[in-house]
Amino acid sequence: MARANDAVAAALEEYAELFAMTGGDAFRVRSYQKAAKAIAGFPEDIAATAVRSVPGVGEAIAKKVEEYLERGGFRQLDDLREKVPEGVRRLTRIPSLGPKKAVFLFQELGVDSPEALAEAIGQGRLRGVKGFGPKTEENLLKGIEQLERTSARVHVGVAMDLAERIVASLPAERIAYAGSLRRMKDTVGDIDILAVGPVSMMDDFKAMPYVAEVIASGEKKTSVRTHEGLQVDLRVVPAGSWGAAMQYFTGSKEHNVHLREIVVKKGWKLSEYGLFDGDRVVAAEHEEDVYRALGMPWIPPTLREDGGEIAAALRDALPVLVTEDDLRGDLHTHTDLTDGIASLEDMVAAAHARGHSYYAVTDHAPDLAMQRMTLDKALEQRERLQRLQASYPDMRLLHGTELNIAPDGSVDWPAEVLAGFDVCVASVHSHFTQSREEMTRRFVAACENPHVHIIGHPTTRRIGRRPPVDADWDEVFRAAARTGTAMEIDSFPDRSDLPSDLVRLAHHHGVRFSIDSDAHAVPHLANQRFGIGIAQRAWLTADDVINAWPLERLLTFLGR
Ligand code: DGT
Ligand code: CA
Ligand code: CA
Ligand code: ZN
Repeated sequence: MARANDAVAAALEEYAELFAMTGGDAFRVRSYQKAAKAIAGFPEDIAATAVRSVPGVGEAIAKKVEEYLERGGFRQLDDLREKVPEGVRRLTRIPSLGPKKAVFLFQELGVDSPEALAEAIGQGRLRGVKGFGPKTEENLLKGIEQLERTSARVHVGVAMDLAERIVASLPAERIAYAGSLRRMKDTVGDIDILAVGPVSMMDDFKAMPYVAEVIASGEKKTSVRTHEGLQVDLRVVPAGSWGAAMQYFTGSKEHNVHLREIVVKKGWKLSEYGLFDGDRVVAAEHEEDVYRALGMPWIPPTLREDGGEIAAALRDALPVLVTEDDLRGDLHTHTDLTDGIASLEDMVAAAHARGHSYYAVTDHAPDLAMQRMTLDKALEQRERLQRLQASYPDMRLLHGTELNIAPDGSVDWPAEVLAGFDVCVASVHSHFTQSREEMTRRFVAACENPHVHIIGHPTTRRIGRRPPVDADWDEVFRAAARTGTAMEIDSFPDRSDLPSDLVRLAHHHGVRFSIDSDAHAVPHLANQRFGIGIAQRAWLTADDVINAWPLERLLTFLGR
């Protein structure tokens, strides 16, 4: 049975919250909250009943619900969402701060987020403001810190690791992760797990060692917080609705909203329980059937961001995305000669076990002084690699280096030394705060160096630790396309660099990419899966990725 009840209830609740924040009459606020509860608990699908038959739902509310059912929103809600910025609503999640005070801070002091409030307190701007003594300030700062700890997004590596543990830990007939993780976003707000199985699974889940705190628990959904501070929602869904549930909870919200427009035009209904034409189930068990019934092929989750994928699917013009199977090698890896922890022999053996047909060793170059690299050491490593080659007739070993792009765009070694390497990756490892103009010139100069094949982790960001550098990326990508320099997709999950929006931009400029692990240890080699996620989110095909090419084509690209 299709149920729109929860979505309708959530919209009414949100409306009540915003209405209260903007000074709405308390009696009406309560009547919206009551109606939300009544609809959530109503046994029939609200989309298939006369809304007015729900106790506690009067004429005004019924109208809003009807509009919501038609288009996924209603005018008064849209208006209030515009009036109250998202950051102001986040203010109300600070434990000691109510809605009235939040709006007061916004209107009187321009404080429009928890971050802005912390700053205002730091600057003493709350001194002397009625109702905000030193004790209150202290509590607010504590609350903001708590909010930051619990609402921070984590990078995909942390989330994937946890999600795979959860999926393996529960006694389900069927279980999978959905949400932003299935879409392979580089950061994840919370983990959404769907399962088919006994209700007792909820108790098993709550007792798991990774659970730090149970936030909410019912028969259909349990939310917990893990010790990493990450929220996990487990939903038990009917076996017959598996496909519809996966479709709904994979999102993105924007993708689902767009899809629903097509559903509504057909006079159908789509929910987490299925695609319905009146009482007839059009599709429910298989996700693919939902898309097929709407006149399109199954859309890969990595594309579901409402970035043109629905139009492309309707024209049957989805790209054939690059997959992990397409990768034939890795062009950026380290050993214990510099800052890796595994030997050359161990890294090469592990790469071979992954089925690669070529593999580049690219330890750091001398200008990264900490690594104490010298030309002699590099040449010695080259000889060792050449001897090792005899043991791997079906995998070509490439000797490379990861150069440092100096502030002026030059790199560590003179041209004749560079020419001796099979692969040169060049990366920024210092002077991250140059001006946009300087940084742009720096990258363009590196691209123009005929010995540089790949720009490593271009933005240099570390998620949660270091922001990306500032550069005119259009200009950098034009230079890369013109000079035939590949941009790296560094798959290390806390780097995820380039990020997918910049990959998409570079792709438009005609740039090619190298999806590398940047491994510093054997297990890191498997991180290429995250780079594949980024590439897919940017609509890349195997032809766009130089390490998906056969060896001969790659060697031509490298000028070998
Ligand atoms: P996150 O957790 O911030 O990294 O991003 P998501 O995409 O995982 O978002 P989340 O966890 O809030 O919800 C999971 C999916 O459920 C979301 O991608 C789409 C679906 N969903 C949730 N709420 C709504 C909604 O109000 N409307 C629609 N159409 N879909 C929703
Ligand atoms: Ca999520
Ligand atoms: Ca969620
Ligand atoms: Zn590097």
